[in-house]
Amino acid sequence: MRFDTIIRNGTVATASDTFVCDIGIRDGRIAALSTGLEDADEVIDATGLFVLPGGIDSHVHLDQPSGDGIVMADDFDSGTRSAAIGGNSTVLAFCMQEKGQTLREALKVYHEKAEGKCHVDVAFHLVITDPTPEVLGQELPALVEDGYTSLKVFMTYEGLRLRDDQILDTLDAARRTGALVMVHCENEDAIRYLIGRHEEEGKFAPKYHATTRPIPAEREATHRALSLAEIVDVPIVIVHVSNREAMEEIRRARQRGQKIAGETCPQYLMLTADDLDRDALEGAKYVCSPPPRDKASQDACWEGLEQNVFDLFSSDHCPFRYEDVHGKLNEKGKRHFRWIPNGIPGVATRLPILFSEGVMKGRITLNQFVAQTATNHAKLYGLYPRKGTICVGADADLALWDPNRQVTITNDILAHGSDYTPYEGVEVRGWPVRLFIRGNSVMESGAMVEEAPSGHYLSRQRSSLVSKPA
Ligand code: DUC
Ligand code: ZN
Ligand code: ZN
Repeated sequence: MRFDTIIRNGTVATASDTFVCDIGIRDGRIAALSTGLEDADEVIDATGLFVLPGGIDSHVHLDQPSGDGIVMADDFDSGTRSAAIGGNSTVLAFCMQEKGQTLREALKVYHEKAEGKCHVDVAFHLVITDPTPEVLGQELPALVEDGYTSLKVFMTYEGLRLRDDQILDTLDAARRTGALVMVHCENEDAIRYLIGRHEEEGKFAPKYHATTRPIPAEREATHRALSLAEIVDVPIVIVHVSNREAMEEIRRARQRGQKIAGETCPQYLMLTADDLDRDALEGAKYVCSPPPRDKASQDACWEGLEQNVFDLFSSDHCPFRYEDVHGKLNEKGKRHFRWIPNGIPGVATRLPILFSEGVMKGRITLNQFVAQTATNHAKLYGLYPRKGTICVGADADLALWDPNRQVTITNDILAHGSDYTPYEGVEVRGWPVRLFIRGNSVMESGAMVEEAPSGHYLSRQRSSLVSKPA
């Protein structure tokens, strides 16, 4: 067979195996895995490199409205470019329903935002903020059939949060339709109470973002979300887990027999609440929710990855500029932590951080890395086996990694719209040096090489966690 491209002699890793072989690519798909492949338009020597499935980042915020004068630092152009620079071939972004808006209207807005701008393949999770009987009973079933098979609900943030009865209704709709529900677990009432107390005491600095969103607020909401899912008998994903207590809730629910998934993120391995207490207002750069905790929590999150309590390692990329009146240092945010927009950039740094700190330091295996950064995302969000693995017939989404490339992370190499990275100066070993998406070379040595943005929208199957409704 003649191939378009052969990637020769790389060390190929999947979620289960590691082996040296050639990969033959034809018409955007993997057509052969073998040794001694010949006959191609282009042959790439990958000797000494790892050939991994392109990263799938299933938790990315792009071009979302973020309240009064606040502007997210990445649209679909810059955000997906940054994703590619960091070795990702697919991102799952959020489509946020405004109150009173139908889900179809929201999707139209986000498809327009993304159209023609994406440098990697993209799919959407729905965010349900207004779970009316029409939304849950009529729109959602049709949208799940149309390939929008996951949704997120919030237990915090005024304007976004759902009450328990609304969460139950949403979970029940998910059970009936076969959608997978992601839950942001923090107790809004407890946070409001603590913000009130902080205000009485004149505590307004960025570091108080962390003390008003303490571990019990996350633990309680995690327990409640899991209990509600148990009552409804539906799988859920607990996203962005920051600490041991929330993680142990996941472990216990699994032991009870619940079908659930857990996610953690780089910020919970690399940052602590002390970062929010940096000089002057610099702490604003690290404000995200749930907030980073302490060293023991970092260790717990590592344990959760090592022991596969967490299925997913995602960025929760939610970027704002720092020195910008439309970003972290907006007028109100400078005076009170509660107006600092929540979120940090991280779509480009997710994979190098886990590769370096996890694989190279022996905390997780290369196969776990592939599972937690690509394969499990594809399975849980209905893209497998087209995405997330290396097998004949799959899309040729391949990242070539140089395990010996040492890089000092600096903001200028990440190609995102934010004016900072929380990981400035962090040294990593291992870097994605080339990326193919559907067989096209899109990134080489840290630069985009595609002629034009060529990312596709991906319609999805139901999650591997969900049993198909009757
Ligand atoms: N939740 C997220 O999932 N991302 C950023 C901010 C937030 O609160
Ligand atoms: Zn969230
Ligand atoms: Zn998020």
